[in-house]
Order: sequence, then C-alpha cells, then structure tokens
Amino acid sequence: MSKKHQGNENTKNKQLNLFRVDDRGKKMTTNQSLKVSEDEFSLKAGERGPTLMEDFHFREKMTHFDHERIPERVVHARGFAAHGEFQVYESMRKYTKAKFLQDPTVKTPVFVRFSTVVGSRGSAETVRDVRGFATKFYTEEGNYDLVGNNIPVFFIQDAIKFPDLVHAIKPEPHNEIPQAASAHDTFWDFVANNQETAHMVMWLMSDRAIPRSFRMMEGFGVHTFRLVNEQGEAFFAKFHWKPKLGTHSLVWDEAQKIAGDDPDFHRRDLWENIEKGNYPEFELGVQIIREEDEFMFDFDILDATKIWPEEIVPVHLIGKMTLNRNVDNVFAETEQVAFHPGHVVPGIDFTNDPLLQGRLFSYTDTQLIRLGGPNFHEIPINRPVCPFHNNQRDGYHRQTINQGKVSYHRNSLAGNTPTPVPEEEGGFKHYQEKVEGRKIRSRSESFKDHFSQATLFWNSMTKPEKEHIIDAFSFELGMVKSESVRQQVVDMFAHVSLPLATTVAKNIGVRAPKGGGSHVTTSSPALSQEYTKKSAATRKVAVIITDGFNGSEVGFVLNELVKRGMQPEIISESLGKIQGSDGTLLEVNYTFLTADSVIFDAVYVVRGSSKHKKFNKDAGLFIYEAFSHYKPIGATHEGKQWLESNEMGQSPGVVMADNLNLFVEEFTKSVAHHRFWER
Ligand code: HDD
Repeated sequence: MSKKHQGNENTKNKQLNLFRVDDRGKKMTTNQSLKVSEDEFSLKAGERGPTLMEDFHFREKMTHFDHERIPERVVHARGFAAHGEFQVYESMRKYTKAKFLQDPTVKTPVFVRFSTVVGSRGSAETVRDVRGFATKFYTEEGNYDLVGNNIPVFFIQDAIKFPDLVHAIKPEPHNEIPQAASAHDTFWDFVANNQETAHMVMWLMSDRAIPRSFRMMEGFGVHTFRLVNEQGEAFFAKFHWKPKLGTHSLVWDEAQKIAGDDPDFHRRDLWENIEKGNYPEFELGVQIIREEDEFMFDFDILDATKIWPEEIVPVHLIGKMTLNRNVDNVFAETEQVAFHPGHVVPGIDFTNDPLLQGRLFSYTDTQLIRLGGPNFHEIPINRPVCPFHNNQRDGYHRQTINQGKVSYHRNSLAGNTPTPVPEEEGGFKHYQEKVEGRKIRSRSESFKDHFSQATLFWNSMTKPEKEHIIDAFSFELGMVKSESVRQQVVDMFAHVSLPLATTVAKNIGVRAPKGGGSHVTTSSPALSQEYTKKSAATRKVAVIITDGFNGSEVGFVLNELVKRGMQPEIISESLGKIQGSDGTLLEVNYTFLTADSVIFDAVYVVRGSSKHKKFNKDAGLFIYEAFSHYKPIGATHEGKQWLESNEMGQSPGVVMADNLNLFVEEFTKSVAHHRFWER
C-alpha cells in the first residue's frame, strides 16, 4: 500500500488497492507483458525506409492512444472528485432502516464528484452555472447515490423536458458558441417560454451560481424522497449538505477574470486543501414531512421547482462527511464514476416527482454509451464494497468470471440460487404506495404556481445580493441579440418582482413591463448567504512585500495568520528570496506576473523600505483590484503609510494598527467577514 493510502484503509480504499498499479521503477513491457527493448524507433525496412506492418509494439501503442478518449458526460462534463467518509451523529432508526444511517461509530466510505453543468470537459470552472454535487456512499447494503446540485430546485418539473432544457442552454448548434454560458438567445428563449424555470433562474442569477469554492457551497438532493423505517412507516424527506466553512461566493467580475487566470480554480482549491490536510466537511441535513401532512403546504411537495422553506420545515443535521483523500487517477476514478439517483438502499425510496421518475431512466442509459456497455458497475470506482450475485452475464468488458452452468432463475441445478432475499432479511422492497389514475399527459394544477417561491427568494436577499441579481440579469440579457426574447423575459420576471424587472428593462433597452407585481411579502432568511457561517480558516492571503521589511514583526504576523488557519503567500517582483532589514529571508511564492489578486481572499500589505518603482506600480494595481472586489485588506509598516495616503485607508474592511496583536485579531475578523459590500 502506498504512503498516500496508509492509515486510510476503509473498505472502499482496500478494494481499490487491488487495482492500483505503480509503474515507477518497473521494466517496460507491452500489454501482453513482453519486455520491450526499444520504445523510440518504429521497426523500419532500413534506417530511411518505410515502417513495417510487423511492428506489433508500434501498433499496440498507437491503437491504445487512438482510443484513449471516451464521450464526455452530456451534462456535468467538467468535474472533480475526492474520497472521504460519512458518519451519522445518531441513529435515524425512527425514520429509516438504511443501515449506514443507524450507527454513529460506522464510517461509510464516500466518493464525491463536483461539477459544472453546461461547459465541456475542458471549460473554465468559475462560470455562472449550477454546480453538481454527487455523492456515492459505499454502504454495506450496496451503493447509495445522492446525485444533487448546489441549488435546491430545478428548471423544469417533468423529465421529458430535460433534453429541451439542455439543448437550449448548451452552446448554440450552428456555431457552438458560447462555451459554458447561459448568456445567449436560446437559453433565455427557453426560459421565457417555459415559465416553470422562474424560481431556478433566480438562483442561477444569484451569487450561488459563482461559488468561491466547492468546499463552500451547499448541496441539495432537490427531489422529495421517501424514508422508510423498519415498521414500514414512510416519511417524505429532502436532503441537504451544509458546508462547515459556510456558503460563500465570488463576485462576477472576479469570476470572469479567474476563468482566464486559472480555469482550474475550483479543482486546484479542492486538491490543494485536501493535500494540505484541510479536509472539507459537510453536514448532512434532512427535512422531514409526515405522510399525513402531504397536502398541508401552499406548494406541491412533488414539484422539484419548490423548496420547503427551512423556517417552516427545519433542517435536522444528522451526520458529517469529510473529504480526506484525492484520487490517484482522474480518468480511472473521476471520469469513470457512474452516478444514478436510482441507486438506493433499503430505507430510502422514491416519490412520484415526475422529474425524479424520468431521471431513474436516464442515468443508466447514459452510462451505457459513455462507459461502453452494461458492465460499468465492475469498474473499480463503481464497485460496491459488498459482493453482487445475479444471473446477468456477458457484455462488453465483462471482468467477473462467473462459474458454473446456471445463469437463470428459477432453477433446480444450483438449488435455485442466487436466491432473492425477503424484506426482513434486507431485500429491497418498493414502498407500497397506492396509485390510481388514468393515463394522461398533463401537469397537475398544484404545479402551476411558478412565481411565488421565486419572489420568496428575491424577498430573502440582502441589498447587495439583490444588486448582484440585477447585474446578472442585465449582463445575461445584455448578451441576448433578440429584442423580443429580452422583452419576454422582462415581462415574465415582472411577476417575480416589478422593481427587478423594471430596472433590468432599463439596462437592456426594452420597455418597462406593463403588468406584473407579486403578492408574496414573506421571506426566508435561510436563503441569503449573508447569514451563513463565517470563518477565516483556509482563506488565501496575498502578502505584498519587497526588500527591507521588518523581519521579526512581519514574521510574527505571518505566523499568527497561519495559526488561525489562513494561508499566506508571498508576492513580490521576482521569484527567489527577499531580504528584511534585519537579514530575514522570505521565499517568494508568486510574482505579479504569475498571480492576480482574484485568486486570493484577502491582501496583507507590508511593502518594505525598498523604493522600486515597478513594485509600487504592480502592487498598487493588485491592491486596488482586491479593494474593488470588496476584499479584506490589512496593512502594517510601510504598507500602512501607503494605504493611509489614498482613499482606501478610510474604507470598511481595511485594517491597520500599530499594535500587531490587535492587527492580527482585527484582520482575522475581516478575513472571516469575506466581503465588505458597503465600500
Ligand atoms: Fe442530472 C448528470 C444532478 C436532472 C440526466 N445530474 C448529473 C450529475 C449531477 C446531476 C450532479 C453529474 C454526476 C456526475 O458527477 O457524474 N440532474 C441532477 C439534478 C437534477 C438533474 C440535481 C434535478 C433535480 N438529470 C436531470 C434530469 C435528467 C438528468 C431531469 C434526465 C431525465 N444527469 C442526467 C444525465 C447525466 C446527469 C444525462 C449526465 C452524465 C451522467 O448522467 O452520468 O443522465
């Protein structure tokens, strides 16, 4: 077992170990294990002659290369994943018999893949989009997949519209533009003509769609699922993931710049923090509604465009997931993992949500083409940690060698095995919901209110959050060429908020909506990110410094920041070392060429006594950009004099103090505060 995996020997990790190969220090062979004597020159008829067909080594190497790619996911193509473990806080016996939710001492291995939805596999990560949050629990009763997003509702109510939605939001087919963006005609045409999208679009235009980090976003199962206990009682349930670091976002200008600066920003952040031991933690929350209360609400609980406001149905935190290990190989694990909302365990069941019902078909279907056949469950990352036995056989890439001649049920030759398992012994039995109805293609009346919760969301935003939503609509619709579509969207969102639609109309050059307005006056504070957890832990601080700084004092501050969990990085004119006035040497991590302010959460300006003109210019631009993105800025020593001499010095979130202990305390608080919108 390699060093990376020592001390992390859960059932899944042990299983994966059977498949891991380390090629380092080994002799080269072909795939048939024939030792290779030459790998640089193909076999030729004479040194300047043609390559020979006989060259099996060349053919094998080239053929394998030619077939290296598989189709990317039709949505959620760009993703990044990590391993971890989940533990329940206390038994959930009252609601569900799912084994992994019973015993607080049991650690269930998990694999989580985060993703954007629209962009292709190589697209930038900080684009405005929904983020996928898919978790595979390797339980002792088989795999359970919670295939969620970072937004708790969805665009459409019925899965039959999914291909239309995706065609509308993906790059337009005639020129394949724009990549990884919803700011174009076909998406907004879809929105205006499918008004069930209203609620989700409000979330998409909010800061939720540009998360600061995968580690700082919520996850939601979206659908109403069913929990079933040992006594056969059922409860409606919604699942939530709550990040321990709180829910935080970027600002739009910053997100766009990062997309160019570091298209891998989110995966780098996840990868680096796991490597450093800053393991991301998410608490699992459930909302429960009793069966008899199904019709108590002013929304239909089967409608995936609706939330259950947390103030009405509280979220109970029932356990914690910790992501503590990066993958060994992105293709083998992240790319080949196959999620499916239909992968359930006894105690977790479905409802008639028509979006969920359609998903139950789509995921296996897509894996068949993407992973090339029906045996994708045998790929190491997809294998359950408990054995599987049935009469399914053969197909592309079959690896299991099933022994014996019987592959059918019922049989006498194998004693009628494998045997179905009665429910009392752990066999999955579908919840026996009574269903009655005529075959019909239509939408229930109870699904037809598309605007009330969109307004609830709008009402729940703080002033800066509302401004960001207006800006986002104005940007996205500003990119729409069809004036008719722009007008339709404005008229539609007038039913969510008249002030919102009127302001946007002005920004995008269409007439103000004639009708509209909403009667909804309630709000749900849980929807605003303003009230989320705030912490300075793991925040990246850019330290702007050059020669001639006060070595011992700056050393003290940097140490204190690290003690408080922050990650300071030294930025100066060139790589190498800078020297303090007392001879202290500091290693430079980035130059102004290799790092921009957008990849940091905060700036600490020290400066130093050196008077390099270029340093002053580059540092000035760097600091001002961070300032304009509302970021915390701290300054001591020469940096302080510098900030005092311009308007920034007087602004909120700019911390300066002569007393260094006080400085560290105040700066830590402002880093935890994340952004200072009042600037
Ligand atoms: Fe989906 C992938 C989440 C609706 C069809 N979906 C996919 C992934 C996530 C979600 C996180 C990526 C999984 C991974 O990382 O491999 N999808 C959702 C959520 C939805 C949703 C939260 C609404 C509540 N999806 C949805 C519908 C359909 C699909 C209605 C089709 C009927 N989704 C797919 C898919 C994908 C997929 C085409 C592409 C790759 C894959 O499944 O494995 O089958």
